[in-house]
Amino acid sequence: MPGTLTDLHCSSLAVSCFFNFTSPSGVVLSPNYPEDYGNHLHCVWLILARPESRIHLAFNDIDVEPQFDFLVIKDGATAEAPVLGTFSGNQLPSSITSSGHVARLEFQTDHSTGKRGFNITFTTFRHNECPDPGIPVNGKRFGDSLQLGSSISFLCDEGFLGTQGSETITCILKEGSVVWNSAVLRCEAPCGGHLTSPSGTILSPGWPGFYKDALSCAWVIEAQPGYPIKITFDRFKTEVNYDTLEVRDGRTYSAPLIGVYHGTQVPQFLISTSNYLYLLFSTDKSHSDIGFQLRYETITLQSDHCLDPGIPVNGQRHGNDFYVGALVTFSCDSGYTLSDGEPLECEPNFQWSRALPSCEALCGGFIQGSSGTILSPGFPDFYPNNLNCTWMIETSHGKVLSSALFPWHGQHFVLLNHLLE
Ligand SMILES: [Ca+2]
Ligand SMILES: [Ca+2]
Repeated sequence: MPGTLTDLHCSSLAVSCFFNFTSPSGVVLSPNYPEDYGNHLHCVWLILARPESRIHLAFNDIDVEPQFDFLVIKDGATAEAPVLGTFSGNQLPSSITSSGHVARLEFQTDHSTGKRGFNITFTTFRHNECPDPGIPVNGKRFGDSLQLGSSISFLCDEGFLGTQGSETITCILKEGSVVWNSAVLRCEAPCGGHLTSPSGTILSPGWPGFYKDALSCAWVIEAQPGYPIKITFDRFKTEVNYDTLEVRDGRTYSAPLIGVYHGTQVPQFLISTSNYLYLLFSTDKSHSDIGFQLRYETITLQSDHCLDPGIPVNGQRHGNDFYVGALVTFSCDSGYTLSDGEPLECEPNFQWSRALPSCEALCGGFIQGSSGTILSPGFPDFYPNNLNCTWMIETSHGKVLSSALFPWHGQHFVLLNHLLE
């Protein structure tokens, strides 16, 4: 890529920078991208395509201090050329196309606060063609011709929905210019939904990036009556205690709770007893993570026994007989508490009477016995900030009240023991 940034650090005030691009495609990056671009910048990039060509600019990333730093894209070589767009903030704009063979990018920053900047891919194309629309992130593309009159189709990958743009775009002549008749499909993992296909994928919104704060996303998976649903956790990582996925054995929030999952502690799979599963993903106002990728499928019951009910993470199952009337029970590793102590019974319809319970490291509790283990909440994940947990421990010698304060995310904690009378 032409241009260097060697002059940037030596000037005290208004830093000028000027770059020319003459290649048919390339990437325009803000100074130091993705590091802080700095203050007092006035940068100009000129993209000079062949005279019979036009220029297409696609934003890969933008993070510019809102209201104070600006990127302006102009439809020509000079500062007086018509403005195609002015950009500030971090909302990814749709792509931009020049009407002629020169585009001008101007980037101006004020005296304080730098951000990551921008990353823009440009391509050039002939006048009787539409610009290359690319391949949507999290999607596929069908068709290669960019000629006037041709169409290109898009399809989102499994688990993603088209939220903007069209599934098919056609290269048309509109008001004298050759343009796509619609925007390229944007594929995003939706926040909730009603899923009725026999199998599919559920992704946390923002996947494969981090999920957002303050989410409340509900999914209902519906199978044919009489068919239970199995969900398999392929990936799962959320902020311990604060960003939770609740799974309920039914179609609404009032259905029986199967488990509340957070951190990384999820079972390999879960099976509903009804033909519905209700999932609720809630996040608080800070700290996010990668989220989850779940697969769901309608399962066919066996005609002589129940299906393997699974094993809770950090726990064990007692009983390997899955025939009608069989009971299986569960226990947890030391320090974990079982969410539901009732046994599962294989019923005459070859379904278990209840869903698989979970084993959780709770914030506080009542423990009996001469020895035992106390785990910090969410163990083995980092525990969250500002917890104050109290465990009552009863031994044959008396009671001990044990309080643990967790002052720092994932760091040491304080155990305070008080011998009670
Ligand atoms: Ca600034
Ligand atoms: Ca959070």
